[in-house]
Amino acid sequence: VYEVHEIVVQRVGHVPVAKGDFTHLSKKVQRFVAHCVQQFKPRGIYICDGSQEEADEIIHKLLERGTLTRLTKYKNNYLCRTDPEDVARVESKTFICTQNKYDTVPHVREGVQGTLGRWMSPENMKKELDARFPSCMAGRMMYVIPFSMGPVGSPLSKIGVQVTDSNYVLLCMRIMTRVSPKVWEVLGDGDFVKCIHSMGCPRPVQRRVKNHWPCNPEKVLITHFPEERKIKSFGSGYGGNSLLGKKCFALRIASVIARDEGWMAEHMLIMSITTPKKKEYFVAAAFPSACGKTNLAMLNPGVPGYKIQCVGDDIAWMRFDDSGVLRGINPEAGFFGVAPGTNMKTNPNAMLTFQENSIFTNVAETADGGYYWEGLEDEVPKGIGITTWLGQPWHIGHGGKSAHPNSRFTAPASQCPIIHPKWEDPKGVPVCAIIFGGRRPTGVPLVIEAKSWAHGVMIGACVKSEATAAAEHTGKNIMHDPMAMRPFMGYNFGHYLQHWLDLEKPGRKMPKIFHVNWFRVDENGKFLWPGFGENIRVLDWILRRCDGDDSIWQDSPIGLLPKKGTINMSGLSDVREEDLFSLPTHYWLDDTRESRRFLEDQVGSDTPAIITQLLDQQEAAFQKL
Ligand code: GTP
Ligand code: SPV
Ligand code: MN
Repeated sequence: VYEVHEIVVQRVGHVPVAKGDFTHLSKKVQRFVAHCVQQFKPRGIYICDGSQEEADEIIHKLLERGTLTRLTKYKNNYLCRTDPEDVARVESKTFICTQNKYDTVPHVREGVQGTLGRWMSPENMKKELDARFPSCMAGRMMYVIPFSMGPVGSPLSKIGVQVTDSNYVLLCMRIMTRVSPKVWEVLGDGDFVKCIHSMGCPRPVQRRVKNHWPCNPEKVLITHFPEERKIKSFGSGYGGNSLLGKKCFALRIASVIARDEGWMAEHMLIMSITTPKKKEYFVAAAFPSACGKTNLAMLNPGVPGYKIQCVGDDIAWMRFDDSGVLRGINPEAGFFGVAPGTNMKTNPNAMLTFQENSIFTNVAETADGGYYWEGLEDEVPKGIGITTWLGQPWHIGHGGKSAHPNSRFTAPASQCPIIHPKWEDPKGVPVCAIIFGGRRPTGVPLVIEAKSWAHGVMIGACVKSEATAAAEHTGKNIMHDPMAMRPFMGYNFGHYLQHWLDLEKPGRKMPKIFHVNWFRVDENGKFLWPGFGENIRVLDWILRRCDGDDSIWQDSPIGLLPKKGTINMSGLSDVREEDLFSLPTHYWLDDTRESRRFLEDQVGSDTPAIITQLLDQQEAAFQKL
């Protein structure tokens, strides 16, 4: 006797639901998914639940296909080598679309190419999208990922739903955001940020697929519709282009929401420092990509007696509470960190975070199944065979680089040995200082304190840094990266500066603002400051200033500088304090004029008047010297 079990298959249109229950989704989500199915023509729909079984199933598939390699030296760690053309954010293909151009970009000087955001009209963008998205998922599974930025259910959190045809993206989203069926409950019938991602490589494939990483570098497009709270990303699987909860949502879309609702979405780490006197402080710091946020957030103090705990390493959402205190949360759930340079000396806490359940993208591999990159020379067995990120045999001492300079680890924040017990506190943590910084090889001292909130905003507006591998820029040129937000601004940068200025209100305890530079070099190009764990010495000075210690600063045209001898240098050999703090007049006259010129060119009439006035005052002060 044969029993026939009837298998009920849900369908959306004629496309089967491979996992999950479509009827349990809210009407708004159903409409969104149905629209995506109709347009992208996937072979199936997979509604994700964030469970371990789901991860196991996806990892199994990716191992079979060869997209992932198991790093056998650890538990549940994997290596992914992408198509070598898909290794970084693509700023030139990243757009924001609003009805009014000047909601997105400032009034730049005539004839000048704007660098603070790229705008396209929704009508023109529609043409671009229509040339890409129809049937873009043919022959592929469409994953539907419910995720929360911030703890699920917290009043400060926001919900997104991402569809993607990449299971690598699904795996990373599960680490970087909170993916769970609880998100559907919290969402109810509410609105969510619509996140659409496709590798842009439907079957049958048109282009030779490299490394089992189907993508479409010629047609990459990452586009945002802040008015509709929608993101569409095509052609790339690389972090900032494809993990849409991260830069696209938590910075570009969220900065627009924050402007409207009176809060801040910033490219900042949040960390806690407990001093030898057992007093705890929280600070936030904004450095451009690949300029040291992850390292500072997990700092291993070079001076005994301090305890550091990490709240977040890349993005901060902050708002003033009813008692006027600025409180911040980390909207992410994981770290997507730069691998090269990370080792047990520079960042042991990151190393300990990614010993399991992590994904390594475009790093090299040792013959004993471990990860490898520049900086691990002393931490692998001598003479061990290495395979580069491009799959070539290699050994230490061989020319060239083993790992891509923008290779990254993706690891759960909960595994960080110094994650702060309050890192998921829905109320957030109280922030007493905001620190800007960048890679400045010449002229810029180790630390500067702003003279006022507005002066701090001016300092933030003038942040510059040497280009890094985080995006497509090449060479060592110094680029403006105001507020470390240039690639991530969701709206007109002049309006953004005004929003910052407007945050200062009676009754609010405004954080003090600082600027740091770990990257000043001597005449031989050698760093003047040891950096990493020794940065605690600078933090200590900053915290004494937050406590109002008036005996440790001296005035200068660019802000308050430490009085000689007030930064603890004990135990450091050959730190040339004079060189670390010198303010070459010619350098600063040029720099001040160049910054003003940048704002005139790039922000034009949208520049708040106070910012230009403060720059004029700075120039006048140097002229008097
Ligand atoms: P994104 O993830 O791109 O936003 O980068 P990030 O700001 O988190 O930068 P990260 O901490 O990953 O550091 C990037 C690179 O700078 C790494 O190669 C580090 O080794 C190096 N670095 C970080 N801190 C210091 C420092 O204090 N001194 C020096 N010399 N290098 C540093
Ligand atoms: C950055 O570039 O600032 C990053 C990596 O944190 S990405 O997610 O690619 O933006
Ligand atoms: Mn970043």
